[in-house]
Amino acid sequence: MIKARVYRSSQREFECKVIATGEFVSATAMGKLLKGKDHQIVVGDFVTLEETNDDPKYKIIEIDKRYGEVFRVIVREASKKVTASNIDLLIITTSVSEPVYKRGIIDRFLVRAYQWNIKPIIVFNKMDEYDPESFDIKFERDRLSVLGIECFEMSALDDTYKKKYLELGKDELMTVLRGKTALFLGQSGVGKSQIITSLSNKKFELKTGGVGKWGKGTHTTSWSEIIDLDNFLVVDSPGVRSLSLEDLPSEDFISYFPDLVDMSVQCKFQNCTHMENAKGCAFRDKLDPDNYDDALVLSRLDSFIRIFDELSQIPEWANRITGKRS
Ligand SMILES: Nc1nc2c(ncn2[C@@H]2O[C@H](COP(=O)(O)OP(=O)(O)OP(=O)(O)O)[C@@H](O)[C@H]2O)c(=O)[nH]1
Ligand SMILES: [Mg+2]
Ligand SMILES: [Zn+2]
Repeated sequence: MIKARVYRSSQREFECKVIATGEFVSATAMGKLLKGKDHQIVVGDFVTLEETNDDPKYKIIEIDKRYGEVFRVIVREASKKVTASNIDLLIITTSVSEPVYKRGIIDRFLVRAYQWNIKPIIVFNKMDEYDPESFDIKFERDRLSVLGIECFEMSALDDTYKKKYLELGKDELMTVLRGKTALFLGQSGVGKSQIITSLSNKKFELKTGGVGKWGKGTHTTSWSEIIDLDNFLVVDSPGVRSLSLEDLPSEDFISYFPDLVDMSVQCKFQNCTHMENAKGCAFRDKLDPDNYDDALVLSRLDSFIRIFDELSQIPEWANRITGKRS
């Protein structure tokens, strides 16, 4: 029995690292392991290989039980599409210049982190281009520290850049990553591949792309792969093409905002919208937008309302007919 981990995958061939020797080998898979709805082999999987007389020489015969799965639910088929597995940490990456920083996008990725049950951290990248006039990075950090989420600031292009605004920088990020498998998430163009190059001290020069004239990235990374940095593994993944959370149920959606749950049960009406004019709303009655700490909570509530509103507008039947949710 040869134990290995899948580092890269194409349609039917998988590049695996043999645990015992560290050697990279190509492997195929057959039948259910390849086509099965719930069993497709993904990057990050721990697998068992068997030697064959064919080329490639190895065959994947079993996938180990997974933890830390990254997936979307395919409502239509009542199944989930897994894209990476055995992930310890999600590195939600944002740029502070171009593409412009958007708080709502972080909150959307955080919903996924809670859905997948994988610990998130936030990296503010392109700090060499940060303009304190554009937004208050301390406020952004503070609103996440309520959730116990750590925020790091760095510049992937300028290796001499030292943290200036937050308590944690690139050195601390390296420490947090030690021994872990981390997946980078973030819009195209925020610098995920560039950060990996920087964390590897330029040992790996990943292909990076520009930021187009609309301030959007150009989708340079086109597949997911594990990269073995000295003390940790990172998964580079294509920037999201769709930020939609349509595959999540709108019932009990607030549980994906764990910081808001306690107060939400104090609202007078069970179906409270928590909107500004909602009668008996605990958030509106108890929190003062001019108070710093209250404003942190209200900024999270604002994201919740927006996303919830979007989810509530999609009638279930429409998705089933058009298959839009997949
Ligand atoms: N000024 C500055 N530019 C950066 C920094 N990090 C990345 N960039 C630039 O931003 C552009 C996009 O970087 P990528 O690493 O390709 O972005 P990505 O997130 O991997 O994008 P996709 O692969 O498309 O998802 C490149 O031109 C990088 O050189 C940084 O810290 N500062
Ligand atoms: Mg990339
Ligand atoms: Zn309310």
